[in-house]
Amino acid sequence: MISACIFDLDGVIVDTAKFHFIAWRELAQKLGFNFTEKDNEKLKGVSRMRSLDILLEVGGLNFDKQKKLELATEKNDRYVELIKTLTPADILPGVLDFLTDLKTKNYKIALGSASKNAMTILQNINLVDFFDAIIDGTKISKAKPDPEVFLLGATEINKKPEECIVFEDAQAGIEAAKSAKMYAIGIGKTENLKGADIILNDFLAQNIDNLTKKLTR
Ligand code: B16
Ligand code: MG
Repeated sequence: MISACIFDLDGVIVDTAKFHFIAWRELAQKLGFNFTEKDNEKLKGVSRMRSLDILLEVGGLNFDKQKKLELATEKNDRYVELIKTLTPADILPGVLDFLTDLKTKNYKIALGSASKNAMTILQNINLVDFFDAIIDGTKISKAKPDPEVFLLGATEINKKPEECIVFEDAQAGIEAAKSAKMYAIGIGKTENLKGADIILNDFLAQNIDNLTKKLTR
C-alpha cells in the first residue's frame, strides 16, 4: 500500500533552476563563453561538480581538480546569495495544499534532493516541518540516477520502496526512482521524464487519493 511520498526539491517544490542558471551563466561569462538557458536544462538534477564539468564542456575548457573546486565554490557563493531572496511565496503552485493533504492523511513525507543547499531553501520557504526525513546532497555519495537518495529516504521513514511515490522533474531522478523500485511521478514536460508512471504539469488540483488509484489500478 502506498503510504509515503518522497519529493525532489529543485523543480518540484520550488523553481531554483533560474538561480542556478544566473550563477552558472555569470561564471561562464567570466571564463569567456556564453551559457544558454538550453544548456542549463542539462544541469537539472545533476550534482554541482558534474554540472561544472558539463558547463566547461560547453565552453571547451578543462581545469585541474583544485581549480574546478574553486570555480564550483565561486558559483555556489553566488547561488547562495540569490536563494536568500526565496520566501514561501516561491513555493510552486499547489504544493502546499498537496503537502497539507498528505499530512492530514498520515502519509510520511521525505525530501530526496541532490542539493547541498536544500536545508537553507526549505528554511527560507518555511517548509522544514512538513518533512519526516530530509535527504540532500550532504548525506549521499552517489548522484541520481543512482537510487541512493530515495532508498535512504525510505529507510529513514521506515517504508519499503513499493510503499513510496517519488515526485521528480528530471530524467535522472525518474531513473533513480525506478531503479529504487518506487512509483515515479514526473512534474513537467514528457520529453524530460521518460519512464515515469504518471506525468503532471504541476500539483494544482491534484490529490493523493486520485494519484494512488491511478498508480495501483
Ligand atoms: P547544489 P534537486 C539539484 O537539486 C538541482 O536540480 C541541480 O541543478 C543542482 O546542480 C543540484 O541540485 C546540486 O545543487 O549546488 O545546491 O548542491 O533537483 O535534486 O533538488
Ligand atoms: Mg529537480
